[in-house]
Amino acid sequence: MYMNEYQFIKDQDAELYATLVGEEERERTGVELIPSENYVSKAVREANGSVFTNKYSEGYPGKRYYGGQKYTDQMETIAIERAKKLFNAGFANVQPLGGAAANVAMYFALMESGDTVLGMDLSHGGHLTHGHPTTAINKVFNFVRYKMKDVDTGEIDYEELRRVALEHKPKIILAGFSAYSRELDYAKFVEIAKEVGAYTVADVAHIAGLIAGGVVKNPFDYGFDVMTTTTHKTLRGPRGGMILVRESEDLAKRINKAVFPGMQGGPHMHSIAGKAVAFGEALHPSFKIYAAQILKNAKAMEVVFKKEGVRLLCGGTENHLLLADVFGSLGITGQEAETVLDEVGITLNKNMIADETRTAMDPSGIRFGTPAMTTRGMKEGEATKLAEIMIATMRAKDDVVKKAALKAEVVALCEAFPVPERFV
Ligand code: DSN
Repeated sequence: MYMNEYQFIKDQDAELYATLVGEEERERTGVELIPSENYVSKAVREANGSVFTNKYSEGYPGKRYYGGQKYTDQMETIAIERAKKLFNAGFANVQPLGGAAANVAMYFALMESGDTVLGMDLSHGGHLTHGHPTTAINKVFNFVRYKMKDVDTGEIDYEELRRVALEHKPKIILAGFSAYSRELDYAKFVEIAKEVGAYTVADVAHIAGLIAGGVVKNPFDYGFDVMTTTTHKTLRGPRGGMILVRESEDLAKRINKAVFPGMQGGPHMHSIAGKAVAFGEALHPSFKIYAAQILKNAKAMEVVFKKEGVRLLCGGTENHLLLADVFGSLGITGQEAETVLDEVGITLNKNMIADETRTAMDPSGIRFGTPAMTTRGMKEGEATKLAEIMIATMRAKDDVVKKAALKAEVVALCEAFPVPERFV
C-alpha cells in the first residue's frame, strides 16, 4: 500500500512530503490499536482528495445558495440514501464536520439554551461533548450525569438514571460513550425518556460500524429518536460526522437547520464524497464479516488479559474496545504504558478508569481496540499474540533487550498483514 503516491507534493514541497512518507511508514510498520482509528480504502482516499474539495455547496441537495450543483447534489444524495439504508434511518444529515460538530448541532436542534441533558459521566466512559465543564456547550446547556452501578461489570445504574431524570426533567437523554465496552439497555433509556418527556439520542461514534455490520444493537430498533456519529472509526470512512433521525420529519428539519445555517458554513463536499464511498463499502456483505471479526478479536484479547490477571473495566468487552487498569494490575501508569508500547510499534492511548485517582495526563488505564488491526486481516490468533506482546512489553518496560525482541515480533506481524487498499 501507499506506494508511488503524492508525486506532485514530492516535486513541489519536499518538506511536507517528508511528513507524508513518515506517516505512511509509521502506519505500515506499527500495529494500530487506538479504538477510534482505522485504515480507509484507497477509494475513500480518492474521494476525499477529489475535485469536490473545490466546491461551495451551502444548503442541501436541490436547495443550494450557489450555482454549479449538478454533481454535488447527486453525490450528497447518494451519501444520504446509503446512510439511511445502513442504519435503518428515516433521515440523514451527512454534513457535520465531525462528531463534536454533530453533537453541538443536535443539541441546538432539540433544545433551547438553559435546557438539560442527561448523559454518561466522562470518567465512566462518556465523552467531552456530552457536556464536560471545559466545553463551550456547557455554558449554554445544563448537563447532569449517570454512571455505572458496578465498574467491574459495566452495568449502568438505571435506577439512578431514572431518579436523576425525574429530578432534572432533561430535554435529552443521551446514551453513548467513547470508553465503555458493554452493550446498553436502549429499551430502558426509551422507557425513562417517555416517563419524563425527553428525546432519546444515541452517540454511536465508536460503534457505528458495528451497528451497520449488524453485530451490536441498533438504538433505532428500540425507538431512539436520533443518532449522532463520526464516520471514521469502526465505520471506516473519512474523518467526519453525521446525524440520523429515526422517523420524525420535524426533527430532521430542525437538525438540517441547526447544521446549516445554524452552525456550519460550506459543507466539505470532498469529505461527503468519501463518506458516500465508505457507506457503499459498509453496505457490501463483506462488511458484516469485518464487523463480526472486530468483536472476535476483541474477545481474544480479553481472554489473554484476564488470564494474565490484568483488571479490565466493565469486566471485559462486548464491542471493539477494552479498558485495562494497568496501574492497579501491573504497576505501570497509563502514560508509561502508552510510551513503552509505542517503542515496540503498538499504538494505543492512555485513559482514565472509572473513579480515577490519578490524573488525565497520567492515568491508571489504557484503552485499546481492534477495528484497525482487523482491517489488516488479523484474526483471533494475531489478536492473542498482540495481547501477549502488550503484557510482556509492559512487564519488561525497562528491559531494552526484551523490548527489541518484542518489537521484532510486531514488525513481523505487520509484514505478514499489510494494510489493504481495497475492501470490496
Ligand atoms: N477522540 C475520540 C476517541 O478517541 O474516542 C472521541 O472523540
